[in-house]
This record gives sequence, structure tokens and C-alpha cells, in this order.
Amino acid sequence: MTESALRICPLCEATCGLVVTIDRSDGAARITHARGDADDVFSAGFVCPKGASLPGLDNDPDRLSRPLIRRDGVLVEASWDEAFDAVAAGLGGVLSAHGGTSVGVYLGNPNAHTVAGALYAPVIVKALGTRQVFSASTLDQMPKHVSLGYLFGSPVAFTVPDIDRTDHLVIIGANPMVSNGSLATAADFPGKLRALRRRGGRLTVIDPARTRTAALADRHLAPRPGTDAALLFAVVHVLFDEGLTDLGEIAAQVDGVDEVRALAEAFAPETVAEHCGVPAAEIRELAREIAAAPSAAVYGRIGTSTVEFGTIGSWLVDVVNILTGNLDRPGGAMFPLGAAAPAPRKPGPGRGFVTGRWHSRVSGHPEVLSELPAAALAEEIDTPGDGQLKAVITIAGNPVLSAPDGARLDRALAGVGFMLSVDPYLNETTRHADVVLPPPPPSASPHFDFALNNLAVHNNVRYTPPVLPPADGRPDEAEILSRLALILYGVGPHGDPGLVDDQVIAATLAKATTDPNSPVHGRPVEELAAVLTGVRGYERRLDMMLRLGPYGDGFGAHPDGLTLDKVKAAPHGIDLGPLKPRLAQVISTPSGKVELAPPALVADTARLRASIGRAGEAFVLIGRRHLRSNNSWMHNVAALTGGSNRCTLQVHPDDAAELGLTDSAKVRGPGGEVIVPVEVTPGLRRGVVSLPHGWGHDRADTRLAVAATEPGVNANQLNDGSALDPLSGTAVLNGIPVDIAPAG
Ligand SMILES: Nc1nc2c(c(=O)[nH]1)N[C@H]1C(S)=C(S)[C@@H](COP(=O)(O)OP(=O)(O)OC[C@H]3O[C@@H](n4cnc5c(=O)[nH]c(N)nc54)[C@H](O)[C@@H]3O)O[C@H]1N2
Ligand SMILES: Nc1nc2c(c(=O)[nH]1)N[C@H]1C(S)=C(S)[C@@H](COP(=O)(O)OP(=O)(O)OC[C@H]3O[C@@H](n4cnc5c(=O)[nH]c(N)nc54)[C@H](O)[C@@H]3O)O[C@H]1N2
Ligand code: SF4
Ligand SMILES: [Mo]
Repeated sequence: MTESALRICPLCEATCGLVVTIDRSDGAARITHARGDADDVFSAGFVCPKGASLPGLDNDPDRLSRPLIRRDGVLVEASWDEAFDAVAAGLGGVLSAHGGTSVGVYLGNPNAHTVAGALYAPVIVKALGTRQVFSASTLDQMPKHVSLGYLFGSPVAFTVPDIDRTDHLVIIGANPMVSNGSLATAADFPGKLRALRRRGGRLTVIDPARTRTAALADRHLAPRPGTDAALLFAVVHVLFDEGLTDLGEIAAQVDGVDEVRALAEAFAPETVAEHCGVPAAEIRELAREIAAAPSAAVYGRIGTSTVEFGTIGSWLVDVVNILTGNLDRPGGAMFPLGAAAPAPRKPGPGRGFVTGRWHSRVSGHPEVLSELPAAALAEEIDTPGDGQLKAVITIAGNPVLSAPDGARLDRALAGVGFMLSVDPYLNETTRHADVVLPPPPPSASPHFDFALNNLAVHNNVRYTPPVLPPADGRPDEAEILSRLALILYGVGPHGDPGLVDDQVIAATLAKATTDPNSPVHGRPVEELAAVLTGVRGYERRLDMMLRLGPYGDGFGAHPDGLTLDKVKAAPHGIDLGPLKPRLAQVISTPSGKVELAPPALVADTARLRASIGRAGEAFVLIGRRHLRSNNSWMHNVAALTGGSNRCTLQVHPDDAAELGLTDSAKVRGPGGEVIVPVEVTPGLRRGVVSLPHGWGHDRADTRLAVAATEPGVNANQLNDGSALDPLSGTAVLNGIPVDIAPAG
């Protein structure tokens, strides 16, 4: 007997709605097929190979179904109660001896895709009271947060390209034909790019590699890696130089234009052309085209972010949007409004954004968004002294492969006093844990995009409850993290996990009822809490967030507004309309204006200026993604591996000939050396080589049978992690100097 159910895909930021087939024929229910949901209001049937392979991932026999605890040095299966007791004992010892502040937490990428990561991971950090928080953000988008924070006063005031309506999309350092989009949640990015072309729109791609996205472009500029910030400054220079700036409707809301004009003086296209490897005439033309388009949106991603000048580059993306009148207008860069986001604040000055409220112990890196750089995790564990980390918790992360110098982190984790991992796999990182708590697979987990709804290129709300109950009554991830929080709060592992939700609900409602601008101002908290529907604590919290949110019913104040019941009654989602201008709601700088020339960025511009004309390296390494891969953790699904999804060093034919490379190369970087098969391709700039990250599945004591057959090498071992974008603490992952020679 088969039946079907809906499940939003948790595997990337596109958030496609899927129809999964459930098979109950052999007693144990499981999902067997997945296809795009044609009726989904957001994704309209789109699915990629990863989404279609969700059953393979769900049913992967290497997925842990029971907790593991370390006994006599070996990880063995245990019952859930035994595992939570082991956590209470292990963490309890550290907490009583050194306090919660001695515990480091690493939060990995899938936390952005799970209900548990959004709602419960923050509770754990808070319960520990630790300042030692590390995440994939400082291997990824932290520069964007920082630039948004300085520009608009809020580090989550995301600007996304209005790709359905733009006349000219400029993609810099992103490859959405493969990644399916990032910090711009758009199901069917490929279809949207083709639709842009069909309606006569223009696509420019700026990328040192001729990616699948670049291949679609009207214009492809291939700069030297790490030079985006200079290139964008040159665009800004031309906008001023040729009188092409026009801020449009938002002009009165922007401060600092003259300061940016002065800063851009030093970056004439003719000054930076050689440094960037892009002819000055092409830079001038690009600036003219952006200014002339009826609407245009510049969109930057990993290639502008995980680089030496990541925050400056991210800032200049929006500076160009602002100077050309494209911020906050249809077809430009706009601010999404998610249904579970806090209701917009009243327009007016806000508190603004700061970093550096504390610093990391060993290298003195400033805190950014209450986090320290992921690249500094190893040194915080292995450097003795006051404040040294005594325990580590990883949730949905694999920093041994994802962060620079995994070998050092590997050694550090092996020596840490106590380590807990919440993760479905025994992989390069979790193999060091003393306890591994595995969440159930996607089919048995709920899905709501708390984070990504605020990045969607079209406003919408969708929720899918678990398709199947967790097998054998095992806890879902919300319960796992709740029980962990109870341990940290001193209640112990066997308390009622619902207490955590009750406490969050009470605190949130207490705050709302005392806020004069809230629709629930003055109402009794208990009365509001009693209204919440939902069969689980996370559903009650979702109901609360929806009701208090921008489209919410305000607990009855706006009877037509959203509640969880209404969202559940629309299983294919509710379309909340195209993005709308709303800059005034977003600005929360102390001046009440967009700060186009934030002091921290103005200051960092001197560092950028000094880099122009610096002697270049013979070879630099960049990364690449593959459509059937996902960072480090999907190489164990047989259907997704093989073919072109291989860990190879791509090299330009002329470089390969000059270096005498035939089949494999020895690549040496500041952090180490790897030997890797060579793939000669004309699709790269000369002097640039590319290697995908997330490989290197050759370590002992992991349980990744499929991945181990094609282990690949760890690209991040070439990187010693010492190079960071100083404003955001983000590791430089693109533009790593390397030496290359034939292997053997
Ligand atoms: N050189 C180089 N390095 C890079 C990048 C690059 O472009 N180049 N990209 C960087 C980027 S953008 C990112 S986001 C990071 C990613 O860095 P990480 O987040 O550290 O690594 P992932 O490989 O995504 O590992 C995800 C982990 O989550 C687990 N997991 C999967 N689903 C779930 C779930 O539902 N619950 C829980 N609890 N765990 C789950 C997986 O088993 C795996 O252990 O890598 C970064 N590293
Ligand atoms: N299939 C697949 N999809 C994914 C992932 C995956 O691993 N596989 N990972 C997910 C995650 S965690 C993220 S964050 C997103 C990332 O989404 P994207 O940013 O769209 O993905 P990337 O492929 O890393 O694209 C970065 C591009 O920048 C280019 N680049 C490198 N250095 C420079 C530079 O200095 N300047 C410029 N202009 N370009 C440069 C690279 O050649 C590459 O094409 O993808 C997500 N989606
Ligand atoms: S594009 Fe992303 S969300 Fe859509 S099916 Fe593929 S992996 Fe899933
Ligand atoms: Mo990422």
C-alpha cells in the first residue's frame, strides 16, 4: 500500500515543496520517492537531483538510529536514557568545575534548515551562557550580516535580488545554476534566469570560472579571485565619474553619499584593471549598463564573501544598488518579509549595529553577532591557559572538513574533555564525540523555514509536519535539544521537554504584552498562551510567532491574519505576494538613515587600497560546488555520487601544459599538501585552480561506507586558517595561494 505526503525539501535554500511516496508494505513505513509538488505556491513543481534523492538520504543505512556513547574509548550504541545520562554526567562535570562559559558550541549549516536548529539551538547557547559560539556563518555569509548591520542597523535586514522582475541581474561570486541560490531563496533559479532572458532582461556574471551560470550570461567578466571589492569600487567610481548616480525615491533616507564618492576616487577602472584582471572599458560598460537599466539588481555570494575583503565586497554590492536607485524598488534589491519574523518595528532611529563586544581569547578576534570565527575553534581548544575550552558541542556541523586546517581541529577535538554531537552521521567531526545523539531523518521531522522565509524572492508561508512518526519512539531533534537544555538548566535529562517551550512562550508573550506597539499590549499572558494550537511545543511556538508576525492575527486583533491552523489548512502554502518596498521599516541605525559610509568600512578601505598592485601569486585556489553534492555530508548517497561529481583539481589547459600536469597533482598551500586527480578545463582563468570542499572521507572510525569508497581530499587542509576578513571574522576560503607540481 502506498500513499503520498508533502514535505518541504531541507537540503538547500531553495525550499522546494516535494511530494513523497510512503511505503508501508514491509511493516516499517518509509519514503520511497520524491518529486516536485506542482501545486506548491513557491516552487511550482521544481525539484533538483538532491531533492529527488531525499528517500536515499532518509533511508541511508549509515544514518545513526540510536545514540552512541563512548565506553572504554569506543563508541557503542546505547539507549536514549543512557545517552542523556551520559551527557548529564559528562557536561555536568565540566559545568560544575568550569561553568557553561567553558563550553564551545559549533552550529553547522543544516541548523538553517531545521525547526530544531532555529528554535532550540539558541536556547542551548543561552542556557550555557557561553561566548564561545562558532558556526558555519564565518565560513559563509557573515560579511553580508556585517555590511547589512552597518548599512541599515540590522544584520538580518537582507537585501535580495527581485529576480522575477529585474531587467538586469548582476551575479558576482555565485553559481545558482548549481547551488540553487543562497541568501536569495528562489525555487527554480535556473528557470528564473531563463525567464529573465526570455523577457529581454540582461544577465551579467562576474566569476573567475566559466560556471554553468556564467555560460548563460550576456556578459561574463572573469576577475582574479579576491578582487571583487576593488572591481565594485571601480563601478562606484564610474557611477560618480560619469554622473550616473540617481538614488531615486530613497535619496532622502541615505547618508554618506559624498563620503563614498571621495573613497571611490582612488579606484578608477584604469587604476584597478590590471589588479582585477578585467579591462577598464568593461568595468565602465558594466557601470553604465547597471545605471541605464530600468531596474537592476546586483547580487553577491560566496565568491564575494569568503575572501580577503568580504565585508567591503558585500557592502559595495548594496552601495551599487543604492546609488543606481535600485534599492527597495521592484526589479532591484528588496527586503523580503517572512511570516514568522517579528512584526516590523515603527519607523525611526534604532540602536544600530556593533561588533567586538568581546574578543576571542587566543587571537583577540572581535565577536560578531555573538560569534567567534570558526577558523579559531581549534586554537581555542588546543591553546592552554585560562578560559581554554573544556567541552565542545556540535550541532549539525562538520568543521573538520568545512573549516580551514581540519587536521589541527581533528587533533584538538580528540583531546577535548567532553564532546557531544547532535548529528545523524558518524563523520570526520562527530567521531570524536563522547556522545552522539542522532535526530530522525527528514521524513520524521517537521519543516518550517524560519530563516529562509526572510530571504525569499517572493513572500510566502508553508509548513509541513512530519510525514512519518519517528521510528521506535525515538525523540525528534526538537526533543533532543530540549532535553539538552533541561540538563543545562539543572532540571535534569528526564524532565518534561515541553517546559522549554512553555518558558520561551511565556517570556515572548510577556515581552509582547508590555510593548505598546504590539497588538497584544496589555493582554494577560496566560490567556494568550491558552489560545495557541499545535500538537507539539514547536508547533505552539510557530503558532505564536505567526500570530505576532507581520501577517498574523495578533491573537484576534486582525481576524483575517495568519495562524498555524490557517497555514496547516493550506498544505501547498500561502502566497503572500511579491516583495514590497519597505525600507523605512527596515532602517534601524541611530541616525534613522541608511549609512552608506559606515566608519568601519571606510577604515577598512585603506587595507583594500593598499592591496592594489600587490604582487600576485602564481596560482590561487578557489572552490566549486556540484549540483549533486552538499558541502561535506551528502557523499554517502550512492545516487548522488560518481559521474562529474568528483573531487578533482580543475586547471586551465595552458597552465596544465606549462606545469607538465597529466593525471594528478601535488598541491601545496599554507596549511598542508594534497595529491589530487587533475581535470583540465578551459573554463577557468589562467592562474586559478579549483577544488571542491567537503571531501576527504578517509579517516578511521567514521561510518560513511559509500563516501569512503571515493574519499577525495580535503581542500581546506591547504588553508591554515590564518587569513580572515577582519570585519566579520570570516575565513578566506577563495583565493588561497598554492604551489602545484605533477604528483610522483
Ligand atoms: N573551502 C571551502 N570551504 C567551505 C565552503 C567553501 O565554499 N569552500 N563553504 C562553506 C559553507 S558556505 C558552509 S555553509 C560550510 C558548512 O559547514 P558545516 O555546516 O560545518 O558542514 P556540513 O558539511 O554542511 O555538515 C553538516 C552536518 O550536519 C549534519 N546534519 C545533516 N542534517 C542534519 C539534521 O537534520 N540535524 C542535525 N543535527 N544534523 C544534520 C550532517 O551529518 C553533517 O555532519 O562549509 C564551508 N566550507
Ligand atoms: N549543489 C549544491 N548546492 C549548494 C551547496 C552545495 O554544496 N552543493 N551548498 C549550499 C551552501 S551552504 C551555500 S552557502 C550556497 C553557496 O551558493 P553560491 O555562492 O551560489 O555557490 P558557489 O558554487 O560557492 O559559488 C561561488 C562562486 O564564486 C566564484 N568565486 C570564487 N572566488 C571568487 C572571487 O574572488 N570573485 C568572484 N566574483 N567569484 C569568485 C566561484 O568560482 C563560484 O562559482 O550553496 C548552497 N547550495
Ligand atoms: S533545489 Fe534545493 S530545495 Fe529544491 S529540491 Fe533541490 S536541494 Fe531540495
Ligand atoms: Mo553555506
